[in-house]
Amino acid sequence: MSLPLILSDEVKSALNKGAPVVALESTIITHGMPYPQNLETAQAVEAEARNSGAVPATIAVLNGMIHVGLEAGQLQQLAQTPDARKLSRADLAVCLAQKATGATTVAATMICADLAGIKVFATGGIGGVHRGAENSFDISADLAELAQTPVTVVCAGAKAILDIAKTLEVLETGGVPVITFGQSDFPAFWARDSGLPSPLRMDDPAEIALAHHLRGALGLPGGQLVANPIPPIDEIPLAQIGPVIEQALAEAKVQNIGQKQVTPFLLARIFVLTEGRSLKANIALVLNNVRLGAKIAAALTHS
Ligand code: PSU
Ligand code: MN
Repeated sequence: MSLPLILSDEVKSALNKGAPVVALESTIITHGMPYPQNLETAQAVEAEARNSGAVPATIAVLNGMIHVGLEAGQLQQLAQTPDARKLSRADLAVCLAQKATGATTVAATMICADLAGIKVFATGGIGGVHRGAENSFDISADLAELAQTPVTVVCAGAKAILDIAKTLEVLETGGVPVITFGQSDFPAFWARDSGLPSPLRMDDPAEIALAHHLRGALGLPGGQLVANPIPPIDEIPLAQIGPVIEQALAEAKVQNIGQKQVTPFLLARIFVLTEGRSLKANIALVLNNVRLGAKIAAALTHS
């Protein structure tokens, strides 16, 4: 059976030449930011990848086909499809079978990037262990994906909407290297420090690329999680964002938000409660992650 997988011409030619390619997810577009900032951000992120010497490969499912690399019109259309499905490992094949349209989460983007032969993926935040998971059992499928699919994911750490300590524990159990870039504390998305030490630290993109290759050579399944702290000028310290997160979490509880809706609900509420400041920081950190992703992708093609 042939895979319903379409690589854009630009991505195909970059991969054939062995040129650096950075995968990008689409759930951040449909479920992570409001229109039109979602489209503007997606376009700016692609431009930043190119400026940094890598070909961007935004991944999404359009009418039952996995697209790796979207044309400008496809990106525009997806940004205005708020009812696109939110696809993780569990729903990818069903979406294809039903010829539906969906955005890929970190987990689904890793699966599709790996199918296309892309080794690096840059995004904002990953899913993780939600607070209260001891009762709700809400643990993102992103964590299990990192443990089994060989893609290096660059993020800005984990949001404090999650239980960051438990998220690090689950990653450790899954054998996922959690590497903070350039500092010893694990970052918390809007904030540079989560207050928790990072399990690993690396300061050189070439070494991160080498570690990616060595995991493969050792026969270890899974990828690497690279946590890249938000630039200092864009940071919202935990003391400021903390109370907003608490309020959003309390509202989610009262409204009985569950399953896939939890993360999008919290992101949307935090956006409103910070009057857009959270979004500005979010955009800055994604751009920062794409720059690092491009460096790792370039080093991967040499090492
Ligand atoms: N965290 C963010 N922004 C996001 C997401 C997470 O700060 O856009 C998205 C990513 O696509 C991630 C997904 O893979 O939410 C996780 O959803 P869940 O917690 O339902 O697994
Ligand atoms: Mn969940």
